[in-house]
Amino acid sequence: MQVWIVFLLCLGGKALAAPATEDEVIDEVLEELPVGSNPVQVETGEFDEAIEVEEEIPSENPCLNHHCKKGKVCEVDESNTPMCVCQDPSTCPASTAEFEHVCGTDNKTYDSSCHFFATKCALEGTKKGHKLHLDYIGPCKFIAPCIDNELNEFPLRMRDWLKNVLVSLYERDEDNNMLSEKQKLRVKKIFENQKRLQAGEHSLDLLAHDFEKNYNMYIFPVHWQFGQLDQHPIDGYLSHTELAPLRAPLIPMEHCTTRFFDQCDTDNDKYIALEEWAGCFGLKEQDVDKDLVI
Ligand SMILES: *[C@@H]1O[C@H](CO)[C@@H](O)[C@H](O)[C@H]1NC(C)=O
Ligand SMILES: [Ca+2]
Ligand SMILES: [Ca+2]
Repeated sequence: MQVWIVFLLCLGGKALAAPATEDEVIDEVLEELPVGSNPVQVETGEFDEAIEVEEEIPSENPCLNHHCKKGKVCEVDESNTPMCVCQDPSTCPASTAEFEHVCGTDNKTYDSSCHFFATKCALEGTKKGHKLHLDYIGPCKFIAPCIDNELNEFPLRMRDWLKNVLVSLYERDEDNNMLSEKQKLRVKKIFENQKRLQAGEHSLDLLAHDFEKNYNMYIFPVHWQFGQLDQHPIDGYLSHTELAPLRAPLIPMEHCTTRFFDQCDTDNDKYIALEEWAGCFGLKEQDVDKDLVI
């Protein structure tokens, strides 16, 4: 039941602007992110755990098998029934390194994601709590506005990066089956084509040229990434929450991240549909193919 998403973030260092967010479950995803290194490996798993799950295994402590979402802890009431209550932020382990800090959409730095979610939980039901989301990994910082020119460069690098992520997955994927056989076949082609453009720093001109020349090579990686993110639920749309595993570690490094994903949502319904996603990455409409996502 585990879906592992491994992102290798190899984008050049730049950062970004402040967004407005919505969903709730972002939390679970972000908690799973080991951060602070570049390349960053992001593992997202067990979204099922976002929901409070009660298992029917009898045990002394009813809380043992009672899972609470981030920001909550299990307590038993008078009748020994487990329930989830907001965690007191002061019970969160103190962070030991700066990269454990997170920045909220209130532009406040929280000591750790535990502190963030505990704080958010305490605000549950209030307007402030509804608006508060984890924005990005690391302490809040000044994020330069993304200017039009830079925004245009962003998909060039992002596309190249997606392709490289897939190729490195393919190279490592001997027995852990992160890619299906069908996917492997597709990536194999890209892999063999890699000789044309090795992973690494490339000038934007080169990336633009390669996209034109080897356009077909980019179709699958763009679809694949969409499928990795579109999991909760799998419906052909990315919510803010679903986008979080990609977005949150990226924002401090790429200051056009927020603007890029905002403008992807061309119909402004707060969801990025596959067509919108593909369009953002420069794929032609006729190349959008739902079957490539699965
Ligand atoms: C957010 O906080 C950082 C660090 O305190 C500050 O440099 C930055 O200007 C703030 N950003 C906004 C949008 O207020
Ligand atoms: Ca979805
Ligand atoms: Ca949309």
